[in-house]
Amino acid sequence: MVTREEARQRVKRLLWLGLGLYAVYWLLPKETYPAELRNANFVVPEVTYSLEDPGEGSNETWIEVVSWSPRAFVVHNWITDEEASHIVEEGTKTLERSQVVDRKTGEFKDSKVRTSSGTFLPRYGTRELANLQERSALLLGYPVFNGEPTQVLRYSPREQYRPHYDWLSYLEPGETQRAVTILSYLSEVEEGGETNFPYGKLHRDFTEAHRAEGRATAPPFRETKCVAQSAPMSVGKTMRRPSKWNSVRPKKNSALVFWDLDPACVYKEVAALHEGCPVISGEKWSTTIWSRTQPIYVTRESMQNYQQKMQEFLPESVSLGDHVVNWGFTRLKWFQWRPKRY
Ligand SMILES: O=C(O)CCC(=O)C(=O)O
Repeated sequence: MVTREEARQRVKRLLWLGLGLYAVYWLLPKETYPAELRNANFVVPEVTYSLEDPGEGSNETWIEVVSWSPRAFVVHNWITDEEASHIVEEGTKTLERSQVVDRKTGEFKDSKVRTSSGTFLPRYGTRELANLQERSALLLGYPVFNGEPTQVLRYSPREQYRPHYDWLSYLEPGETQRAVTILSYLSEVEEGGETNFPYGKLHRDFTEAHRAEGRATAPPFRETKCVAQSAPMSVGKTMRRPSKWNSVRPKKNSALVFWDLDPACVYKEVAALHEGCPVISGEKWSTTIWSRTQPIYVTRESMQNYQQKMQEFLPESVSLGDHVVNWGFTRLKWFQWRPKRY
């Protein structure tokens, strides 16, 4: 027979135990990346890129600042001719009319805003695609699993993508936001097809360096109602007038990298509004990898697929070890990100 006093003691002990367990739970890190995800870039060795133009004819990879608002850079000689041809060839197999995401439902739909053709290729579908994902992750310092499947786009004359943001208005519960866009140009475009940041503020060095290209800073808007007709917008503390002069001219094998969110990945970067200007003549091919703020599509199957592909693509001298194999799935439980506001 338990006395009243004993029962009180038991309840008290239970309460303390509960409090202790909660304190331990509270102390556990909940939002950090498991180290295995952060370090899971295997295929390409880490590289440093020059910030100096190595000069005409060089195929050295180097980075040029386009603007600090939005944060945008051109990575010159980012991909090779072979990679560009491979991606175009793979993309051509499943190309269809591009669509946009419905803000309310998250469903894809046709729209006049976007008239190109496009497709998505699996992240680690081929050696070249996997390599591009790995390189992109290394460039950004993000885990490779943050990268979305690779998008391929083709613009024929008069086709365009009107001003838009890349961050997603509709997020599934638990889904994380796009942080960075890596847009690689796969072809030279005879005329038109610039990527324009209507509310951007291009770095003077960039505009000076590209003045000679003429249209690099002044795209022809002959065939479009351009955003220059819209209202001024406040960016930070200043009001900016939309401009069609903030353009980057597509250059084959280079990538335009820009941030869709602020440095802390909390706020949307309003100056990241951008448009693919209409192609006037020729054809424009591009490929895009969006990197999210957290890994996406991480399931047991996708991890196994990644591991299999990496083993297939890795040179024999490099050992994958059990880096990914032993990655306890239980860790994923601690990897439940809280929904965030963007
Ligand atoms: O093609 C371009 O220059 C822009 C493409 C783009 O904005 C996108 O794919 O989100």
